[in-house]
Amino acid sequence: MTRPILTSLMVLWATSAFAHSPLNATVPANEAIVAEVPSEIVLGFKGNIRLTRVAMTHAVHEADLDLDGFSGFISEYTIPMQSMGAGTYQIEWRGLGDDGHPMSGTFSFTVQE
Ligand SMILES: [Cu+2]
Repeated sequence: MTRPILTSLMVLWATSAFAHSPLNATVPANEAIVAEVPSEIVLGFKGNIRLTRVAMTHAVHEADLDLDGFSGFISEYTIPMQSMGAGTYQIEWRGLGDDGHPMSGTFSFTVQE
């Protein structure tokens, strides 16, 4: 009786851990300070995901990054960036995991003056 319950708890834990922290790494890294606005950003995920929206916020401006070049479920996205000069860029992403779970998150980086 104990064992099946423990197993299902572990599965739940693994699922929610994935849902809460699905990003493996980004370029630039979260909270990085870089000298120039990158021409593209990279979002690497721990599993396959279909991104539905990536929004970039810089000061009071917000713009959606272009996801037209992507299709299906993949684990790494290299997305062209728009330069808005120095300052902090907040990247907010939304997508669907390949298990159908909606996922979202944010990261940010700062371009020096
Ligand atoms: Cu701006």
